Amino acid sequence: MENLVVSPAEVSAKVGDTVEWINKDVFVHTATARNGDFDVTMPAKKTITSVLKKAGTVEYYCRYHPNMKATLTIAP
Ligand SMILES: [Cu+2]
Repeated sequence: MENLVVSPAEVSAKVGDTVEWINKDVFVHTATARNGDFDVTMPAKKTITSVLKKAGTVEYYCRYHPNMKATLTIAP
């Protein structure tokens, strides 16, 4: 996440993969799944990792900047 944009906007992964959420901005961002599968908070200028636990196509957004959105496709 940089300059209030999520990049890349579409990513494929699989269950068990570790995602590195990189926030290059000076604001806090979140990666909040619309279906509730995950909700990661990224402090400013920090990298957070999380492990994908569930398959599916998940749309997510930032709770603080709802225009920031992307899709993560998670294979079983
Ligand atoms: Cu944000």
